[in-house]
Amino acid sequence: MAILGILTWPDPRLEQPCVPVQQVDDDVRQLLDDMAETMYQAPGIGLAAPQVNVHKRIIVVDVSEEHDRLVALINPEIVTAEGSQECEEGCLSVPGVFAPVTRAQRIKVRALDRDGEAFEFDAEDLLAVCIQHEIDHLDGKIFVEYLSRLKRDRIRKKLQKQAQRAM
Ligand code: GNR
Ligand code: NI
Repeated sequence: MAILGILTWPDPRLEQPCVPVQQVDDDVRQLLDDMAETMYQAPGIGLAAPQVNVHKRIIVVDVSEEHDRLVALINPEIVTAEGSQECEEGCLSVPGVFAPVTRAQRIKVRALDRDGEAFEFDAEDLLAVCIQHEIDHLDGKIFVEYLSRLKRDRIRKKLQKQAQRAM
C-alpha cells in the first residue's frame, strides 16, 4: 500500500475528465487500496482518482467514524436523485476551505465493485453528499464551482499564495 500525493485546485489536471474503467484488474484493485489508505491518512471521507492524478472513474468513500465502512466504486453512476440538502463541504484538493453546497438528499447509485461485478444501492445524507462530490471530481468539477465567482476568486488567490509559499 502507498500514500499518494493529492493535487490542489486550481491545478488544471483536476479539471481533466476521467475515462471509464474497461477491465477491473489487479492494477485497479491496487489503486483502490492506495486511495483508501490515502483517504484515511489525510483524513477525508472520500477520494476520487483524479485527485491523485489518475484520470479513471474510480472513487472511495467512508463516512463512518470508525473507518469501517469503505465503499469502493468503479464507473459509478447516479440512477435516480430525490430531495435536497445543504451541507458544509470541504475537499482535500481545496485545503482549509469549507462552504455550503446544496445537493440531492437521496440517490440510487450503480457501479462496479472491486471484483468487476455490477451492483446498486441507495445512499442518503452525508454518504449521498460525498458520492455526489466524488462523481463531480470524475467529471472535472470541484465544489468551489457551486460558489459565487467572488468567493471562488478569493479561494483561488488564497491557495495560489499558499502554493507560492510552499515553493
Ligand atoms: O473529506 C472530505 N470531506 C467532505 C465533507 C463534506 C462534503 C464532502 C466531503 S469530501 C472530502 C474529501 C474529498 O475531497 N473528496 O473528494
Ligand atoms: Ni473533493
